[in-house]
Amino acid sequence: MAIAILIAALAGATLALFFQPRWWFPDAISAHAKDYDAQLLFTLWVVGSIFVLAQGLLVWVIFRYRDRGQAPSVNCGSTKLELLWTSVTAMVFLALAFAGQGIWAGVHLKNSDPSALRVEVMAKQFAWSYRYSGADGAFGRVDIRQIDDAGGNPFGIDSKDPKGDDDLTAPILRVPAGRPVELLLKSRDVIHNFFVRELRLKQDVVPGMTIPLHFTADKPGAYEVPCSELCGLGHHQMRSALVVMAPDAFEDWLLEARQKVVLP
Ligand SMILES: [Cu+2]
Repeated sequence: MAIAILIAALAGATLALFFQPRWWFPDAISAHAKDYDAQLLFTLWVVGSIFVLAQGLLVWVIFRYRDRGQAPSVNCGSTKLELLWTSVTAMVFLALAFAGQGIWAGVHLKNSDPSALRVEVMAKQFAWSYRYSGADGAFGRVDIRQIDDAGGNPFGIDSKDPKGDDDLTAPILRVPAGRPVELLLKSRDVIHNFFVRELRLKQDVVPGMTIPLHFTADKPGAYEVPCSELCGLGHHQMRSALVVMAPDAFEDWLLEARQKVVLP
């Protein structure tokens, strides 16, 4: 009886948490983030309804066939029924997985929009840096021998390549609202992870690879970018911010920041 009360209390608390709006996910600030949320909510409703129905049926069976002094009867089960509910369950799970897979593929397998703003992201123990190209739209060559964090050149922009003269490096990722953005994720040392809760995006950043990641944020605001892969003793300090700005404000910022670019 005590276990039944405990299970009922746990189920009640879970339901209460599900229906209250306060402790749920943070805002979803992109179309696919909203798709992910809708898919998760749909999955919760489907499996939650099946759970409630199955538990209700169990309660009914316990009550209906309780001991009333009748003679015991033997039931050897039904293979047909077993096959039926196992295959129905498998189909429900596969259908839900396929629906979710579509959203995932749209984020990770589809190419980004050709008009996307391209920003290079460099992860290192224990900081994030972002690089914007200059007005020429091209990133300058990099040379690892020229990496100089103290001198403001965490990417190692090659001073001999004129294309890199106007490249802008920043510690905070600023993007315009409503415009597609393509990040090119790189790491200088170990595996890190780029994570923005509000974008529902989480991507490993692997040394030796350039991993593209695209999104279109539609809600101006400041959002945390914590490193989400344990990457060393200072991992807990490795955080930066994503600032989504109104398009005009972003253009103003970019113009002003480009004017301040100092050659490494
Ligand atoms: Cu890290």
